Amino acid sequence: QPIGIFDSGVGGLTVAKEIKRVLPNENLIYFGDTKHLPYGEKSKEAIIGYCIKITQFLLDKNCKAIVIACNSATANALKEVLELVDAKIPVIDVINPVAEKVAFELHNNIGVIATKATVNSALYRKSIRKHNKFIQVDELATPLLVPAIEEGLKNHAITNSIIYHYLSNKKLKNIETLILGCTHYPLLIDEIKHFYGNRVRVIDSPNIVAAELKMVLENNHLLNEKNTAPTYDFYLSDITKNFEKISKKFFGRSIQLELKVL
Ligand code: DGN
Repeated sequence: QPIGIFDSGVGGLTVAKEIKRVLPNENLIYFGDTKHLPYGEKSKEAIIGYCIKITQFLLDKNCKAIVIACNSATANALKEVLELVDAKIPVIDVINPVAEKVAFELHNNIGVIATKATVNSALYRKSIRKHNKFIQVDELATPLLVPAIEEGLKNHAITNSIIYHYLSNKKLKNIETLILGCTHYPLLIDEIKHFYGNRVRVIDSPNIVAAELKMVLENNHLLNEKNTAPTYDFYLSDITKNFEKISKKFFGRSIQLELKVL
């Protein structure tokens, strides 16, 4: 049985890649909702609608676990996804495991950069403060980063200017730790780390999410023990050149993309 992973576009690939590394025997199904990208600009109702359809698709594909590899989806539709899944299989999101980890490990000022849809929900702050109410959490919406990434503008002066513009914001002035609260952003982690030098610790969210998934699968006796070559299936609601280009470069193998309009 495969693990289902979904995002609005290429962002969830940062999580999928880490899952592939940590769980090399597992079959993966990736769904990128490219037709409705970017989720960060959509209403809560719209995001819930997309997530319900994708979750149903992954359940129909007989997935043994679902990873919501999108912060905007987690922040707006986690409750509805959990209701639909009805505890039949585990659901891992990208916010709660990260919030829990930083709340227990670090006691300082944390900054979060994310889409508008995620920042508006304040889920990072709520989730971190639930575990440790003394941590200062400052969230900043950084909506220009996803389009720059989806346009493949990594290593480009425009993207570096956008990063500079956002990270210089006074809201983030005193932070010691930065959470990349959007699964697209690890694609720019080098540029973000370069901006800060050693001053700020940048959290590796895909790593935390993959570790959480592994633990949950182990605890539920769901790990694939067989050592056969795993399958990686990619479905998109709209097959776009950008996804093709970035996914092949990033996932590191030739990817066969299938169209699945939901
Ligand atoms: N990758 C998504 C996230 O983590 O929020 C958002 C991308 C988008 O659709 N704007």
